[in-house]
Amino acid sequence: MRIHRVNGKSLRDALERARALHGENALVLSHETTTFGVTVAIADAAQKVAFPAALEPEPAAPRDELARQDPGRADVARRLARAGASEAFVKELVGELERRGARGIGALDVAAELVADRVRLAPSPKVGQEPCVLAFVGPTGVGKTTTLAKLGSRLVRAGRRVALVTTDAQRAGGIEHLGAHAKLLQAPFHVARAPEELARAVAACGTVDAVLVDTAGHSPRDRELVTGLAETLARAERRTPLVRYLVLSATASRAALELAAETFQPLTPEGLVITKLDETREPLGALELALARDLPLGFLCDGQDIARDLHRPKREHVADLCLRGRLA
Ligand SMILES: Nc1nc2c(ncn2[C@@H]2O[C@H](COP(=O)(O)OP(=O)(O)OP(=O)(O)O)[C@@H](O)[C@H]2O)c(=O)[nH]1
Ligand SMILES: [Mg+2]
Repeated sequence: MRIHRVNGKSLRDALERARALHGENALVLSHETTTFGVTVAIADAAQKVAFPAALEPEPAAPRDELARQDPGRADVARRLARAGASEAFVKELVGELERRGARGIGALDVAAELVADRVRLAPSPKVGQEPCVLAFVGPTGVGKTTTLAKLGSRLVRAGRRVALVTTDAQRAGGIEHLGAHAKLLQAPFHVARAPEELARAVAACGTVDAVLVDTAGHSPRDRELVTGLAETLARAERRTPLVRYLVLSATASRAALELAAETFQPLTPEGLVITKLDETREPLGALELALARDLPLGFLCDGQDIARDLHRPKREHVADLCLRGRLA
């Protein structure tokens, strides 16, 4: 009979290691606590490594199992979960890594490629090619006006002429909010107070490189208001094409994101804007929504700074959000 000594951080750890190293049939002779943990003495014999009842190990969690198979893939799974991925998303992506034989330190790079390949990126707005009219719609307080102001600021800094239009005329402060941004940008500003006025307000902007249209935020539970907004935009669209961006906050719950996407679907958004990425470490809820609904990403926003915190999404951004939980 050969005797082996196996160390562990705790008795459970030492027993698990003993079982892994010497099989189920090894015999535990003794254990002692040392300054480094616990040491068990094991003999090769036809007897199972006996766990005291209280220490009987729980079945290995899927991620522990994964770690045993390959630490690189386990690291990817951990990162995705930390960034708020659903179990199904983690499972699918890790399965794909396995199928491709990606392991060890290489698994992270392959995962970055895979997630970047999955999310569609919206084409750049055709600024300067008349008519370029971009409308921002979405739930209340998600950052529609701020995103529009950021885009306006970027275009003006690039030497483009922009005009701003708002349909947010009923709510106190709606007009003033966008009006203040128009003033800062020294851009023409028009208000559409009624559905039939939007086309006229856009036409009144004259020859500019882009007209940016702000809309009032609506509760995703108020389908009537959203239908009204859809009609307003459709009416204007009879005279001039509109590109619609659905703006959603990365801080919203999956249920809230899903409800908003569902309610705003009649507006047929061409792109998704994800805001407030700086306020969460779990952006995958919003990204998975983009995937599930095949909504291309239009813009990403990660802060309140008008001159800085707007990004045209790139593949690397998607990889960073999925595997680091933030834009780099
Ligand atoms: N941290 C952070 N705050 C943001 C971001 N985008 C917008 N905000 C803030 O969110 C708040 C609401 O922004 P608004 O632009 O007024 O949102 P809105 O969708 O136009 O709101 P309503 O018109 O009331 O529906 C403001 O305090 C913005 O500064 C972002 O990317 N990150
Ligand atoms: Mg607003």
